[in-house]
Amino acid sequence: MKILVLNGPNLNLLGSREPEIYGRETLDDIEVLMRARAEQMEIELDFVQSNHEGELIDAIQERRDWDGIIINPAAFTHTSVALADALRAVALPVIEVHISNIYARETLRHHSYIAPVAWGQITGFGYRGYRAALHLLHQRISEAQAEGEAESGA
Ligand code: CA2
Repeated sequence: MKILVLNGPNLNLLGSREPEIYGRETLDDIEVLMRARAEQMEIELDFVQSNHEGELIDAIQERRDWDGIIINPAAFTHTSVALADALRAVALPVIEVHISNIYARETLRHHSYIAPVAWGQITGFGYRGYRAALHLLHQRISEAQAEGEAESGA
């Protein structure tokens, strides 16, 4: 099982500023945590951060034959039709993660272009949201694989 974890602009600054909003964990801390869990669950994980919309879109397209995507699109959540189109095009199960509770913040953060193409959204649980997303996606992909095997009689 292969899962892409994608992080949008400025998330490389996590842990350095605004800890009251984003916590004290760095993106490296989150990657270490995710890799440890992924290893236990026999998941192959790519963990990518970019400040550039096109690079995020390329990362999605390059893994169109993978099993699922966890994405914190950061500010692109609220602006990017292109990112939403890329996710729709690859048609993989997607979980949208936000560290802060976007609905408890400014109104401009209440709208997500990504939410309609996502299986679901996890928002406001800090770094824990990434871990929860990994477990949920693993469960969904495993269930789909088991159903496929049952149908094919394998
Ligand atoms: O809560 C989240 O995870 C967000 O996706 C974070 C984005 C924000 O634009 C979204 O509305 C919600 C911002 C990421 C910037 O991260 C920083 C971390 C530390 C210092 C400055 C920015």
